[in-house]
Amino acid sequence: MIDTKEFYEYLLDNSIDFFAGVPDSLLANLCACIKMNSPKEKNIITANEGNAVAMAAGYHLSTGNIGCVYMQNSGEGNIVNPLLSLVDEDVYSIPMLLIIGWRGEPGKHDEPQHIKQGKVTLSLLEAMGTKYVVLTDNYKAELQTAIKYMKTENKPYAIVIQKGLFSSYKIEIEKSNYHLTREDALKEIISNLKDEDIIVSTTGKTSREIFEIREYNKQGHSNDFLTVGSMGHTASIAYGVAIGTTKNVWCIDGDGSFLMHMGSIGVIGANLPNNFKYILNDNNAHESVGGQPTCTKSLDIPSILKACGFKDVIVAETNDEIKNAMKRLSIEKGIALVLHTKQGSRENLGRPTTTPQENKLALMHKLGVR
Ligand SMILES: Cc1ncc(C[n+]2csc(CCOP(=O)(O)OP(=O)(O)O)c2C)c(N)n1
Repeated sequence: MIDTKEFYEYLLDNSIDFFAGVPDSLLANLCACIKMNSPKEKNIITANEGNAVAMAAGYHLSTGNIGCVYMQNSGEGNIVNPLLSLVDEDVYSIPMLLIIGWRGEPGKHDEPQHIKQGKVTLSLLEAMGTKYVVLTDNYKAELQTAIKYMKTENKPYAIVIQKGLFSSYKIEIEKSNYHLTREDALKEIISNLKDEDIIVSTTGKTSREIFEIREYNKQGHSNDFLTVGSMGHTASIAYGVAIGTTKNVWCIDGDGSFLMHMGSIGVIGANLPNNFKYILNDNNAHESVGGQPTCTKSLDIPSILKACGFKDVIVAETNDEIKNAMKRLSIEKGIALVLHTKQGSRENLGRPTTTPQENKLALMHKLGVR
């Protein structure tokens, strides 16, 4: 195991002092350490991983220094374009250190959405010509090799992180004034749905909690599409479902997911179907992966949604406010609901016990697809 603070300080000693990325549960301790010790402008939690690569590239342009990008391997897809068309030696040739959490590592148990990504994590790097090392306790020597390579070749270098490599490091989570947890809010939402209503829910604990609430209510899971991977695409999936059915489709998004591909909301807003019902749970955090903040505290989310085509946006913080808002959303077109919830989830929160394909088939059956 690597002492997280020592690792971070070793990066600083080697002039790697600008960090950007999207947090990852496997890198939660490292992300917490970077967050707690870096000046605000030197650690940017980006909307998606591609943005982080671009920021690290920009930082190199103005300082000559090597920037550091942290990310889960799920974000490899998001970095392909800037790595190949900006950073690559055939284009601008820009060095940067990529720290990649290896979910779904072959031979280790993980959730379905991580299996394929875990299998191809290293081969994707190879296909892009990105040199890498799977980091070990001998990290100082491994980092020296990486730094020498980045400096002499002007190319990126990835260090791939296996589960449990970093020692525990606690993040201080800013207390909010909100009372409902996400799970309480989801219970309220579900209790106000009609039997035929469909849910498309976002990546992380939202979908896990919905699964457990449905189990508890003995309602089955056939009305729900639980987006286990594919972060940031929930609203687009829900849009696709909504245009193929007359049932109300309730998209339950998270602020991190919303930000990741925010442009999609503008496109959806410009083409709003009557039955597309958008609920954004804004807890100002990537709660599912350790509580790292998102930037939504400094954004006016209702105004953004209005500018994207929603004619009204209701903000709810209590059970009654959710109930009243849902009454309006269910009958009126183009109203969005923004929830303010506090951070936190149950220690014993489970994971879906049905497979993604069982989930898909049950939903399609419900929607009348034979
Ligand atoms: C492309 C990609 N990057 C990172 C992750 C890791 N990840 C899973 S859930 C999550 C946080 C989601 O935050 P938000 O949408 O705000 O929901 P919350 O967890 O706060 O309920 C992250 C970063 C991922 N699954 N996919």
